[in-house]
Amino acid sequence: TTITPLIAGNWKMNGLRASLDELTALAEMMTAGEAPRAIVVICPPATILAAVARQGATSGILAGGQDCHPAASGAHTGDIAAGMLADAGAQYVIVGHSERRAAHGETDDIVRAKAEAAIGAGLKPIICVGETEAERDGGSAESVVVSQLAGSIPDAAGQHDVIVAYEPVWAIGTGRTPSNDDIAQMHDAIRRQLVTRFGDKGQAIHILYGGSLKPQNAREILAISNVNGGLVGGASLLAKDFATIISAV
Ligand code: G2H
Repeated sequence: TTITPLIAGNWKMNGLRASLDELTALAEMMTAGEAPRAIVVICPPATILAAVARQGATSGILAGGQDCHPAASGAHTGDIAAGMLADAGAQYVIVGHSERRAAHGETDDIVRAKAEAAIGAGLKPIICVGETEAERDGGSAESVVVSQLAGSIPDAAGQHDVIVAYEPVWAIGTGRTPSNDDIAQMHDAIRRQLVTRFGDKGQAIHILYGGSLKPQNAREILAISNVNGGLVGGASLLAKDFATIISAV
C-alpha cells in the first residue's frame, strides 16, 4: 500500500489574523518549487480557522481544528462541535492531543467519542496517542500506546478515514526525539494493531510522528518505514521551517 504522506501543522494557542501572512508565505514557497509530495494541513486556533480554510483553498493547504466536542450542538459553553469546524471549512480535526488529555482530563472514551463525532461530521480525525517519559523508562511505552489505540479509535475507522498520530509526551516541545529505531519499532507496533483490527483498511491508515519534528530531523524521521508524515507544533509556526519539513518527505 502506498500512502501519500501527510504533514499537519498544529499551531496550538498561537496565531492571530496577522499569522495569515505566514500562510501566504507558505503558499508561495509551496507553489515556487516542485509540487509538494505531501498532503498539507494547518490546524490553527478556531478564531482564524475559516480564514485559513478560505486562504488555503487557493493554494492547496487544507484546514483542521484542534479539538471538537462529542455532541453535535447544545449547552456546552466554550466548546465547538465537529459540524461547526466542517462548516468553517475544516476537513480534519486533532483529537486526544496529549495537552488535552493532560490539561482537560480527556480519557480514551472521550477521545473516541470526539473521533466518532468528527467522522459523523465528515471530518478526518487525527487521533493522538503517546507514552509519558516514566512509561518509556518503565518499559511500557508499547503497551500504553496499544491500549490508547484500542480505546481511542472508533470502530467506524473500518469504513471511514482516520489518522493516527504517535506523539511521545516527553518529546513534545522539548527538542528531544526518540531514536530512529524506537520510532520505527513503535510505528510498526501501531501498524500491526491497525491491521489486526481493521484488516486491509488498517494498511492504509496514516501513522504520523509528532514531537519536536524540525527541519533538522525531518528528513530522517519521515523516511522511517510506517511513518506516513508528521504532526508539527513549534516548527509549523514559521513558513520557512514548515516548508522545509514539507519538502523533506
Ligand atoms: C507535539 C507537536 C505537535 P512540537 O505536540 O502536535 O508539537 O512539534 O512543538 O513538539
